[in-house]
Amino acid sequence: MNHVPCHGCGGILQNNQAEAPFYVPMPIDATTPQLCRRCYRLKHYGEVQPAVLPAESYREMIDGLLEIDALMVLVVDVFDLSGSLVPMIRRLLLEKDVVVLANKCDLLPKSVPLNKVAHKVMRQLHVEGIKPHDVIPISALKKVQIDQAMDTLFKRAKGRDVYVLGSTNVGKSTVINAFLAASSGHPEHPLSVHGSRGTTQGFIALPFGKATLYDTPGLYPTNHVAALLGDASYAMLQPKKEVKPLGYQLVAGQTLFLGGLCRLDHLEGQAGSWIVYVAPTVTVHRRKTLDADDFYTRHCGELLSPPSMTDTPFKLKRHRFNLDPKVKTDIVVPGLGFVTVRGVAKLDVHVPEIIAPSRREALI
Ligand SMILES: Nc1nc2c(ncn2[C@@H]2O[C@H](COP(=O)(O)OP(=O)(O)OP(=O)(O)O)[C@@H](O)[C@H]2O)c(=O)[nH]1
Ligand SMILES: [Mg+2]
Repeated sequence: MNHVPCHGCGGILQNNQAEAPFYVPMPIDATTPQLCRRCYRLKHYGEVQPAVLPAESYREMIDGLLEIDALMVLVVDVFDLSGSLVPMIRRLLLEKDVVVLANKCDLLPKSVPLNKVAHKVMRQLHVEGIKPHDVIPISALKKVQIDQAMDTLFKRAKGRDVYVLGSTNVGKSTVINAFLAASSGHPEHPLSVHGSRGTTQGFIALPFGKATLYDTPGLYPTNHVAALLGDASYAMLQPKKEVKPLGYQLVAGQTLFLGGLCRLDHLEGQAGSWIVYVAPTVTVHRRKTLDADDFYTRHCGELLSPPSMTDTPFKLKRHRFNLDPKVKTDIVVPGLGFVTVRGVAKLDVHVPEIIAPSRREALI
């Protein structure tokens, strides 16, 4: 029995069962990096086969880190901060030295200074009970602040191993590939990355000075819209480049739909300003609240998309928010995006039952 991990995804390689995960059609060789069939197809043909790590395996993996003296690097998606925080790793983070990399900064408007992003993310994490030494805004894709992130990791690790953690799709493997590229030019064996869920399947050890840096698999928080959607609809939620804010002036009695996944009713207040931050593939519609139920029933999955007609149907649940109209506040829907409102005293947010919308001090 061997325990050689796939270099792309970290799953333990096997060459007995062609249909089982992590298959290699050749002898397994611990001395050279090898890719399992799934990673090979991902790398050469861009094909993805879904792979979801069971929550129990993830818990075991995280529990295994509790006794280890190492630096924990939490990667979050700055565009989906609340959707990036997996409750299962909270206990681990409470007990360890933590550095946070706020990835995908390229999705935020360029006018937002990175130090402001760092400050806001730090405050939000404190609200969540996570107290990192540093929050470093980065873009692994656009190679923004990669050297600064590496320097901080070396400084905080103090010769210890480093574990890169976070929910699936926040960009952990892309961040590590950016580190490899910054240190060696072109990484000879980059880690597998993809916009689908569950790309990394096990620990992948890489040299980090005299210590080791580990890529790890990710999970979704259970209250994430992604849990409701098939791959095609899920892909529509992920912005590929800077998100352009969509501004609306809404009076009380009007409703905004964000695809068929969220409905916001302006109940009380002035003609408030509503600025929507979602992927451009999410359709946004304004209606009278009086017509909203009927409009939703007729158009969810078509005009209001995602979801699509092939996704499993779900019901919306109403959540009421009382706000201070003078303060700019974000209404956040994990996995979908956020809406910055001002001038609104009371609103209803309707989202699928598994989702918990929240409010926060405006990020932008
Ligand atoms: N816009 C943007 N996209 C990014 C960035 N970093 C990663 N991505 C994209 O995010 C998606 C997920 O990246 P991965 O590196 O596979 O994410 P992961 O956290 O390793 O995911 P798992 O292995 O499933 O846990 C890919 O489509 C990446 O191209 C970034 O800085 N900006
Ligand atoms: Mg990964």
